[in-house]
Amino acid sequence: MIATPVVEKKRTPAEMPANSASFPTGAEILIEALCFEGVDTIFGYPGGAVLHIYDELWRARHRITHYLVRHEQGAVHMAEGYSRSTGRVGVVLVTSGPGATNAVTGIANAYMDSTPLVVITGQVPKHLIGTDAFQEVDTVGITRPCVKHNYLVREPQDLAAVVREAFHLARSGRPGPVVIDIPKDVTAARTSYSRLDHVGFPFSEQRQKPKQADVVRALQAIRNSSRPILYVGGGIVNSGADGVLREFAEALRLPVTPTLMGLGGFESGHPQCLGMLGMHGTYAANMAVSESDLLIAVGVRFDDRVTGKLATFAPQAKIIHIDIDPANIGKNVAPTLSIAADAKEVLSEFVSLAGNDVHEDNEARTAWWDRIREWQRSQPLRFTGSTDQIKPQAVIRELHRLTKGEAIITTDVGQHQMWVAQFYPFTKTRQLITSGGLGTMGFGLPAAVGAQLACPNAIVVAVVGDGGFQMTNQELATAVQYNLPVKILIMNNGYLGMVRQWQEMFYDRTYSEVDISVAPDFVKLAEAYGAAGFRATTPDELTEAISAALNHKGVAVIDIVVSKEENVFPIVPAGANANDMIVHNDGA
Ligand SMILES: Cc1ncc(C[n+]2csc(CCOP(=O)(O)OP(=O)(O)O)c2C)c(N)n1
Repeated sequence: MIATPVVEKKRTPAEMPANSASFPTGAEILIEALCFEGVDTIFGYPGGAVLHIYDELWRARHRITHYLVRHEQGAVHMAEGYSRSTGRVGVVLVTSGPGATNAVTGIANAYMDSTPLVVITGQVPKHLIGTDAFQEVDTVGITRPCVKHNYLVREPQDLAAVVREAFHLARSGRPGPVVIDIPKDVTAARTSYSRLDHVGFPFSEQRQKPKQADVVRALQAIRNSSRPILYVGGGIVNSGADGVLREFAEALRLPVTPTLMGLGGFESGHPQCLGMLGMHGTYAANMAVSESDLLIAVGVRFDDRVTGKLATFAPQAKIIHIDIDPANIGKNVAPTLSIAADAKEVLSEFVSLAGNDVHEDNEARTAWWDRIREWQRSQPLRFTGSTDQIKPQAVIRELHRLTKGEAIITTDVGQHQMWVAQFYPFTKTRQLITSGGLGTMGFGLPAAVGAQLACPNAIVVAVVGDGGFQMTNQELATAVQYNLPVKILIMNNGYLGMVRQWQEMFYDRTYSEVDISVAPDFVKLAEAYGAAGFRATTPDELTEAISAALNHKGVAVIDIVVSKEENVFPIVPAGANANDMIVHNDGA
């Protein structure tokens, strides 16, 4: 339940505190309110409706750095990269009309991937709202289904409270984006204004504690199960539960399978990690879920790319679902037992209740691990190598080797994204920043820019498709302008690869509108933006091209011409289940 913002009581000049300088404008209040929240970074793009705010932002430039992007979608993805690499709230400022609509893809992306953002949009002056005024859109209406909350601020004296509430909502519970739409006249109007820390705040932290009885029952079910598996997602990352997840999994010797959003939440090289599950998950992970008698789902939402056909998903399993968002529980799969609470708190309770005496070495568990090891042995992730063509999987392995497994990797959406998930073993949370829920091509480059800004000492590599790169490549200019030395690795197969794969496998190889071989020369494009460009077209050029880019001090693009018709395996066809998994195109 979202409370209405608390509106400051209007004061007459006589009531103003003696040291109050004057009557500030809405724009001034907004900037003060952002500073009060600790904001020092904004990604944005100006326009008529936000001119007063930009004017004020200029005066505040020593407190808040504004990063001028080249497209509003880029601003939101940058804020997402900034937020997901740190856990902080990302902030965006765009103008009304097309500024707001260009931002919608990013807002929806952040909503699906539970990323905390505050997006400030300009609006036409109040008296023009509803008149089809120049650059008017109903931003609140358009964004309603893809935000945690949104506001149309009608009075400048509401701004301080709205900003406080927006930041609270963005980061609390299941995080997500909040939009604040501000008419131009509200940013210009003056009002009485008290200090921000006097702003009333209606929230007490209403974190729901896990019920002890539920925790005990869940633990009992885990102890009694013969074939348990932990299925963990982005909730582990958001709640910072990776440490306690490891303790818990090790104490009870549970196999663990992360979702795409959960990669890094449980170390990939850990002997209990089975790798990702779902459509392009490992054979062992999908078989283990399919044969399990208890699925312990933590911080996940039973996405269709994970479950396939719901009716046959984990058919023998009881399900324990732990999620901070009660709306996620029972949405797709009815659990046997659910706990609507923070993943870290629940797992901590498990660990403290489990004590030290629960190494589950009984016969059934040993047999379960034996089966899992057999699945892993018989069907590992693999690909057929080549001496004359660069294999995309080999590119990711080489990138992993050359970055010592320590890079922050962002991706677009498509085949390259799945190969990153399969062949770059992530060991830390916040190391993979990808568009999981919305599946937004063009996410990788701007997300990398935001992550590089937040983590200046990290190696940040955007692994992108030649299709996705062409959706947001103008943000190379932003990276160059602010000297953010991101590396962009283009997996260039001349196709909209993932769509081509589906057409090959499920539409009798009818390649309908997927050939994008007419493309710019990506090396020249990089150079035109003031970045460096490198290329590899044969396997013997691969190492040199990636190393040269990694060693380059500034922004660098690596155009890697890969085998054109490589497919991602395993694949569980849409709407099927683990038993229908196609493991490899060698027929195995
Ligand atoms: C904005 C957007 N439009 C369309 C799609 C549908 N789609 C999913 S993957 C894909 C192909 C991506 O091609 P490319 O970027 O070259 O990456 P590849 O699959 O070849 O690695 C498309 C068109 C999408 N995910 N996002």
